[in-house]
Amino acid sequence: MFEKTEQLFNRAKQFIPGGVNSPARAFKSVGGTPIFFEKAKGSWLYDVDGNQYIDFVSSWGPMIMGHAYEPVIKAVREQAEKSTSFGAPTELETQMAELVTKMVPTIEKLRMVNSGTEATMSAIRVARGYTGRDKIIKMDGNFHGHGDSFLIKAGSGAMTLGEPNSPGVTQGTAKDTLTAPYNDADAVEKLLNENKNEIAAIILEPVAGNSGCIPPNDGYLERLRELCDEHGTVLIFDEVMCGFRIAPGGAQQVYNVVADLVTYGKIIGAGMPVGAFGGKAEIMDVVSPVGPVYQSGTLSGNPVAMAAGIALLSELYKTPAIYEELEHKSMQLEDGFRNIFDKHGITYTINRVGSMIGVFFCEGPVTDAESAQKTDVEFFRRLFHEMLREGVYLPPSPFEAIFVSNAMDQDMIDRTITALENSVPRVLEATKN
Ligand code: KE4
Repeated sequence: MFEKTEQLFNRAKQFIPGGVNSPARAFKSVGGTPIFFEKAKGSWLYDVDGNQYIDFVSSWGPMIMGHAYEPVIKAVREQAEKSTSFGAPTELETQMAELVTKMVPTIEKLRMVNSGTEATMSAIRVARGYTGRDKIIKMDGNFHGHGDSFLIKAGSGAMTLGEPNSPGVTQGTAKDTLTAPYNDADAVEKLLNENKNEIAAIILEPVAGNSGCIPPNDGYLERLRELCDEHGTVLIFDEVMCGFRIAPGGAQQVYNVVADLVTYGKIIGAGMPVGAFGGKAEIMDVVSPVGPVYQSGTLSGNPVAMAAGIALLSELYKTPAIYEELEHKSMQLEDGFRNIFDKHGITYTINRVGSMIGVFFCEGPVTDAESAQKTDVEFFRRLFHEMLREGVYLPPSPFEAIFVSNAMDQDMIDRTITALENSVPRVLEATKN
């Protein structure tokens, strides 16, 4: 079933740490060999051994319209013919910026970078440059990429691997990152009062997707907005994952709270390496070459990546019904999961925001990293592999969000629910022995 994957993994490990270019792919928390894929179309994945899966990872978010989405492929092909990079301005970058400001009206100016990590790293540097302050507040279990300032109580792979505080991050850096539990505005207020006029920014995932999926409690985002206004602190929404996924305008649109800066990744590049940060012109104009805060990138605004991102965002912008379709499909899956877990007496909690789903095998509510970590990781591990056997590819960690793509059709939804119905009894049987 996985002969070629095993061979490729053994070969990869000779040259690449752990055989992977990102730990989230390593299958560390579920065990076994990370699957090597050959191709994908829509929501179908095909591995190097010819096995076929329904994809609920979506490349960790970008593939909201499925893999090899025709408008994206066409745009990439046409642009690549004209060269893959100039290191000079192109109209495409302006088209991307104009499109994002139409989809997210609170964005007055933005800068393209090459990853979500670059976007968040740049955003806090801008906030520090704008305020003249050094400290930031992040939330436990939120993941903002691998920038030094964020590898403090980080989620995603860092949580999965049980290394939320990474070696290599100096004390000098770590001291300027304060943390609070997600959904706890009182804890944030306490930090702001204890560090008066020292906090440059609060950065958070407005919908947390790196401790599983955890929505903001009612009033939480509003309270952070008020606290930032009160303390002259920059509010940064890290929408690398939820941006363009839960609505065209992302979390700002869904929760009607305006951030000062927003970071993007994943969907904005349609699977090509793209990140972006943007927001109020008054803040963004501290960025070089207008202002003194330096930020740069050889491939930032890369024309092929811009063509891909513009093609995808344009489809999302001109067809808002896509989000209704995604909501319907995601609700069907959630209901199907609930029916099966209830039928088998499983203890579980499901959080869902649009097409981002978090499944936890523990009592709810799951509102922060601490409650998320109560999930039965062993049950998840077994279920992951049983679902794989059934041809369903879930995120290989209990601390990642499940993503539904709009390429998913009724047959795939039905197959997924049947796969779960087949898998749960086998997991229960195995855990009994
Ligand atoms: P990248 O540098 O991986 O493009 O983006 C970092 C990042 C920033 N902010 C949020 C909210 C994110 O979710 C991410 C990256 N997400 C993980 C998946 N949970 C990427 C997968 C990986 O690390 O391989």
